[in-house]
Amino acid sequence: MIILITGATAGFGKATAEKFAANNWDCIITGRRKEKLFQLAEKLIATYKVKVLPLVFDVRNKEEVFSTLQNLPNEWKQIDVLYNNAGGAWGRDSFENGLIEDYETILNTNVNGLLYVSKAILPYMIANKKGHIINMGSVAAKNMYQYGNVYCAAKAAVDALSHSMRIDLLPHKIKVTAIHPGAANTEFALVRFKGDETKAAATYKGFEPLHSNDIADIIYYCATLPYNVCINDLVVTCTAQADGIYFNKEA
Ligand code: NDP
Ligand code: 8X3
Repeated sequence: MIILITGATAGFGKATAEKFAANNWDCIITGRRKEKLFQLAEKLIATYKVKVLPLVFDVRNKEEVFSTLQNLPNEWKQIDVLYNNAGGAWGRDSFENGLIEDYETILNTNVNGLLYVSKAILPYMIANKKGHIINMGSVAAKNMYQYGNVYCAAKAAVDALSHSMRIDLLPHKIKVTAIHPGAANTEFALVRFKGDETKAAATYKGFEPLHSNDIADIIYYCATLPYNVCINDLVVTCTAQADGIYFNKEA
C-alpha cells in the first residue's frame, strides 16, 4: 500500500508518515525543507523497512508540482491514499490590517496547492480504479473566528472542494474525506506568528491541545476502513475545545 503525504517535514504530516510506515505502508513524502524530509525518509526506511520516496517541492508552484508528480517512477504510481496536508496560516490580524501577501500565501498553499497536487495524482487513481483523497480542513472551515478571516475562508474552500470532489469522483469509486481538527500543538502557531515563540506558546496555554499523533491515528483509521465505507467529514477537537471559538482554558 502507498500513501502520498504533502507537508511531511513537521506536525501532522510527519506523524502520519510515521504511523503508516509503522504499519508497513510505503510512503511518498513531500515538503520544501529538504534536510528534514530526507532525515525522515532515512528514519522510516531504517526503522520500518518500508520504501520511501522523498520529493522536494513547493505546493504553490504549479509547474513544479505537475512536473514532479506526473513523472513518478512506475513502482510509485499505484497510490492508494493521497493526504493533502501541506498548509497553514500566515498572520492573525483583522481583515483591514492583515497583509495581502499573507492572504496570497494562505490561499495559494491551502487551496491552490491542494488543487494542483490532486489534479496531478488523480489520473493514477482513475487508471487504478480506486483511491482515497484525504484533505486537511480545520475547525476554521466550520466557524469563522475573529482575525481568522482568510485562513477561515481557505479552509472553508477545502471543505466545499472536498464535498464537490466526492460527488464528481463517485463514478471512479474514489473516496474523499475531509478532516477538520481544532487546536493542535505542531509548528502551526510558530508559522502563523512568524517565529514568535511567545505568541505561539500562548496559543496552547491553559489546556491540552490535540497532538500530531492523535490526527495520524485518525487518518490511519479513515484510510483502513473497508472499501465500502467512507468517512466524509470529520471534526475533531481536544476535550477543552468545543468548536472553532469556545475553549475551557485554565488560568
Ligand atoms: P506544521 O507547520 O507543523 O506543518 C505544515 C507542513 O506543511 C510542513 O511539513 C510544511 O513543510 C508544509 N508546507 C507548508 N507550506 C508548504 C508549501 N508551500 N509547499 C509544500 N509544503 C508546505 O503544521 P500542521 O501539521 O499543524 O499543519 C498541517 C495541516 O493541518 C495544515 O493544512 C494546517 O492548516 C492544518 N491544521 C492544523 C491545525 C493545528 O492546530 N495545528 C488544526 C487544523 C488544521 P515545509 O515547510 O518543509 O515545506
Ligand atoms: C488550525 C486551528 O483554530 O487555529 O486550523 O484555526 S485554528
